[in-house]
Amino acid sequence: MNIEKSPARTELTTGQVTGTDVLYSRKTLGQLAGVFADEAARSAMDPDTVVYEVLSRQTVPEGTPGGLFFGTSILHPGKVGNEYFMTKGHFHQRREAAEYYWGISGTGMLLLSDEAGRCTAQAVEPGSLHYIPGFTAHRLVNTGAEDLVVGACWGSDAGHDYGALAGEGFPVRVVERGGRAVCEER
Ligand code: PAN
Ligand code: ZN
Repeated sequence: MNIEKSPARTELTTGQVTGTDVLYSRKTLGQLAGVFADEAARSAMDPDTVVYEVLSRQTVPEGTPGGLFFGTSILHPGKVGNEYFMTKGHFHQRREAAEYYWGISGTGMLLLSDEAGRCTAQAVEPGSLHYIPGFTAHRLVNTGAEDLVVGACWGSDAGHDYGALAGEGFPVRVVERGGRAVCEER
């Protein structure tokens, strides 16, 4: 039997994903209206500023039961007002679907919020491993001066529900106060 070369790669130090079935997406400040607390500060910034990029390997169609997706999120450093750059954040559409995140490089926080709005924050750093249980919204925040690079693995039928957070959003925000990152509750 032939031993095949693996059809894709992930670089362990950079999180780069290459090979077959790799998708790329990005979010700019212009696409993140209503996500940051200081909307005036956001709209005064260049709307083309890239806040984060996601590389993912999706070998089965979205929605396929039982499959897995693999991805790397690259969250650039920056702030809107005093609030650090962060992902939109979401619940999974299939609420019970869990996910793994792990830190590759940079430093930041993973915010987790259950359906009752009870929130916890975990420090993200190279090698940190984060189990995101079902029924839990998740958001990454880059509190450092370099890119925050985070790996992820989630179910191909998990789906993303951004709408549930669109109103009040996460119950905590991560802001800079006196040169350090603090979590402030609403
Ligand atoms: C991640 C996220 C990624 C971007 O792959 O989708 O970090 O964040 P938003 O989706 O909140 O914009 C994941 O959690 N997938 O399920
Ligand atoms: Zn997710």
